[in-house]
Amino acid sequence: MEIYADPVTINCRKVLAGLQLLGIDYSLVPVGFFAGEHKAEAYLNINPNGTLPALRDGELILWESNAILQYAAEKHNKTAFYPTDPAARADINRWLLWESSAWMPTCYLYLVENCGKPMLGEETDQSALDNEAENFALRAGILNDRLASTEWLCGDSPTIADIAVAAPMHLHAWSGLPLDGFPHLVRWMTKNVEQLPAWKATNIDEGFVVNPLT
Ligand SMILES: N[C@@H](CCC(=O)N[C@@H](CS)C(=O)NCC(=O)O)C(=O)O
Repeated sequence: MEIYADPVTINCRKVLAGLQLLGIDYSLVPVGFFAGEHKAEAYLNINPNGTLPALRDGELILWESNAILQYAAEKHNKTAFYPTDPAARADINRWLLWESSAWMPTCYLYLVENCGKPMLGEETDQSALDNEAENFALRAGILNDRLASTEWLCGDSPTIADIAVAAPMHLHAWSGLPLDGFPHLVRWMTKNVEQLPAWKATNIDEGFVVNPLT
């Protein structure tokens, strides 16, 4: 299994941490995000979207980070992390879809404004952050409510949903995610997800250099 990725990005870290949680071996094919290698023809032949990550497994080429985690877990029968019971699986699938459509976009705005722009010497747009605050609070509140009654997002042990939903928060201190008032979400992120060996092994530190792969 080959993973085309730059570990600094949210969705790449998601897949690398997820595969480590699942205990599945992979080889990393580095594609430099800040060097723009994901827009070069060689990579566009793998993923015409020009986004990271992508997987190659024999004849199969697959993009969409959550689809990669679902495929890997299913192929290797990792039912502890992606149960086959229809209701349990539907619950996980729901969080994967929600992450991609609702959670990632709101977290991403903070990453761009508070990390990406300063790194590139651009000014943070405070009005963009102010305008997003209500939407972020709505989504964070949904997670906080859920995590008030469960240890992990989908029960008593981690699943691929935890990794997927944590990924957009991976640099939460640096990106300044406004997490005050969401104690269950903070507890889950700092005491659960961030303590997983798979998460620690894929850690990206604050202030990484702009072009880490070259
Ligand atoms: N829904 C896709 C999103 C992929 C995505 O947007 N990846 C980012 C890195 S986290 C990227 O490559 N962005 C480059 C671009 O949008 O041009 C997934 O989950 O794989």
